[in-house]
Amino acid sequence: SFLVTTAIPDPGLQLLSDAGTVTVLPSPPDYETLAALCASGEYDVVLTQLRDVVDAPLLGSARVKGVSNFAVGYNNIDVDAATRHGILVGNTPGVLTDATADIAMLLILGTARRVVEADRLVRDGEFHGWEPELLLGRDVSGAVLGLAGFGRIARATARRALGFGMEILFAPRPPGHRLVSDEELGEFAGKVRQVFWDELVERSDFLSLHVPLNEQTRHLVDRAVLERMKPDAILINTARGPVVDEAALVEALRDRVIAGAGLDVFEDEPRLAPGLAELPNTVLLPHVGSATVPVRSEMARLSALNAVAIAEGRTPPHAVNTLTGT
Ligand code: 8YV
Repeated sequence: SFLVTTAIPDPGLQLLSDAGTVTVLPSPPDYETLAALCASGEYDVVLTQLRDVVDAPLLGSARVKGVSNFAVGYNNIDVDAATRHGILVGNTPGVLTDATADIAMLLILGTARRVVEADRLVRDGEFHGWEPELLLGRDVSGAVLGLAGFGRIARATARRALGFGMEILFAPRPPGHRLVSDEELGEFAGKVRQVFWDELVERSDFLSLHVPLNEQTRHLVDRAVLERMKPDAILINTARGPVVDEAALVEALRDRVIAGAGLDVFEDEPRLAPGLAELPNTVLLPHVGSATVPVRSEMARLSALNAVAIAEGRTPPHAVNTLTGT
């Protein structure tokens, strides 16, 4: 039987109900409610989303076989604790790569060409006719795009940015600096350049974050990093909010330490750091990287397939951990 914390689109619920009984909670549960439900012994698998905190104490008392996250990111789940307790974890990689890269590109273009300011000006009745210097932005072509991380979404963003004539640098998974071999670069060999994190920070006109959130990447972009960026640089975040020290970002934007930011994620969603919403040089989106109808359906399908496999004692198609030897 399956516990679904937040209703997922079809075909997810259908796949689950074909395989067992399904309980969909009417609203996202608070921590205590989720912990109690997981400990009740009534459910084989719990389907979670990024707002569900599945930490070590919850997993310690849980009597479930698995946690299937309706997301590619799984920073809301303590995977090591899950493994220790013999609980499988699944996620939904691949299906949201292009949609999220589209949002990264949208934020690059939107910040470069000041789309929010422009839209507001028109709606406010402030468009009084064409002017030679109205809302001048900057060119994306020829600009340096720095990618922090070089996984699926970073590569899909690189593919788009190459089409826009950008010069592309990347640093693999800072601050680990595991170098990517020419062979691993595949289609990007000769088209993108690998640099160390410091050079990425210092040379990027647009610095776009594509790293998972974990203890190594929390506040990866802090005040010191912001100060090393170019004064006309723009920060793009479609990954996870806490990768950026948001209070430091607000100060940096206010003091013109950097020129702008395009953010789809925030440090303490749905709250924004004080002052962020008032800054004109930002484009702010409500975590919609994967928000298209087909992508959310595919995410639902994958998370249901993971859940059903776990419930039936099979290996989930997209497992984050393995229990071999535990
Ligand atoms: C989800 C995401 O919408 O997949 C992820 O990691 O951030 C988004 O696609 C969100 O996490 C829902 O759980």
